Amino acid sequence: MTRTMNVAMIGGGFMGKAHAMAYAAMPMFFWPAPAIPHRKVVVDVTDGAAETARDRFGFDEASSDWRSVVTRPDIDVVDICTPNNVHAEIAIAAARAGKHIICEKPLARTVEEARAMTEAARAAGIIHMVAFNYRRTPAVALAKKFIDEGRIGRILNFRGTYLQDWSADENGPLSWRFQKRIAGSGTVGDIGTHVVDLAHYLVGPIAEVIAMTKTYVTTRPIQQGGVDKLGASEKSADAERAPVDVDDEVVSMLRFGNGAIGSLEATRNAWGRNNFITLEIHGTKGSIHFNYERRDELQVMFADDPADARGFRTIYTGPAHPYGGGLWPIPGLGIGYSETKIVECFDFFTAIATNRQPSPNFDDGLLTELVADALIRSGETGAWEKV
Ligand code: SOE
Repeated sequence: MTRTMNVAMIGGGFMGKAHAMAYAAMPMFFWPAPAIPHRKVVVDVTDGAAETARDRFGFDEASSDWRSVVTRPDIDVVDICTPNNVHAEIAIAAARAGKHIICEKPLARTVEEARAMTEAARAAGIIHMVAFNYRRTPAVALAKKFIDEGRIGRILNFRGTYLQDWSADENGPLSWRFQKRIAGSGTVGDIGTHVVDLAHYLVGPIAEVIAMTKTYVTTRPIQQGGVDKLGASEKSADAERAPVDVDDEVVSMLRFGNGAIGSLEATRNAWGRNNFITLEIHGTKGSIHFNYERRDELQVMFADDPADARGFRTIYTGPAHPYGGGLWPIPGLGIGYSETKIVECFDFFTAIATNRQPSPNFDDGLLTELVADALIRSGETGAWEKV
């Protein structure tokens, strides 16, 4: 019989919704499932918020005290879906209690926090994962397969972007994402790290960066209430304003350890770009292009195609591709954000069931944090910074 594992999810906001949905749906897609995640307890900042999350997301219990929950003997997995400022404290406590951990990205606010989390996880011998979900898009996993098979040869360069506009309006509220004390950094940590994770996954470790960082929107209306609405509502030109002390834009050149070069751009100011994650990778034998806004598709060009047929071709991911056996039976039915989270959940519970660390785990999250730190340092010094 498939083993059931009790999950304590800390944080019942946007990410809590995504994770709770994945717990419910994962065994429906991937069967036999590596384990059945049981939504045991959800924790939020107040009893009321936790009870709402319990009822909405299908948990048995609600609590506003994560400390007592993460040490409970009946909890197998701790899932951290909170703002960044409490990732380290919760993860370290959960690791010491011997719980497997999945933590939302970025792993932490700083390298020091990420290192402490990684050391605690290693010492405890638990399974750990960072929720960089975009590498779980089947088209991205297919790109990885082509690269690993040598289909585009040796990688020469990587271009990665993550462009958004949910906060391009300067009258969008000052949520925690604009406060260094809570978020650690702005665009660099929130979305730039997704690109770093994809670059590490597809190309290899980044060794050195030179970056420009900017904060165009320097103040925002003080937000009423703590809920993160991602700027979508409560815009107000009249409200009292407070400073934004994190970046909202980063542009960087990259040097990879294996000799490849590349670029990374991430911005919160790109009107018209919603979740515009693009990757273009050129190798000695071909190229790969991906755009998350068309996430069913991978564009590939193989230089050894006959000269009269050379060009980018579009592959619609489906059953023949990574994770295809579990997802939908016909290409083009539609891969979404939910599917990336369902696949992430499948990989995490597979790692637990097989007692093998998944990727990205906390070690990978720490590496990404080191790159984020180098990007921020370089934004200040204007010099190449080693990772
Ligand atoms: C906001 O920029 C955000 O919610 C990120 O925090 C997520 O990681 C990204 O997937 C969607 O946008």
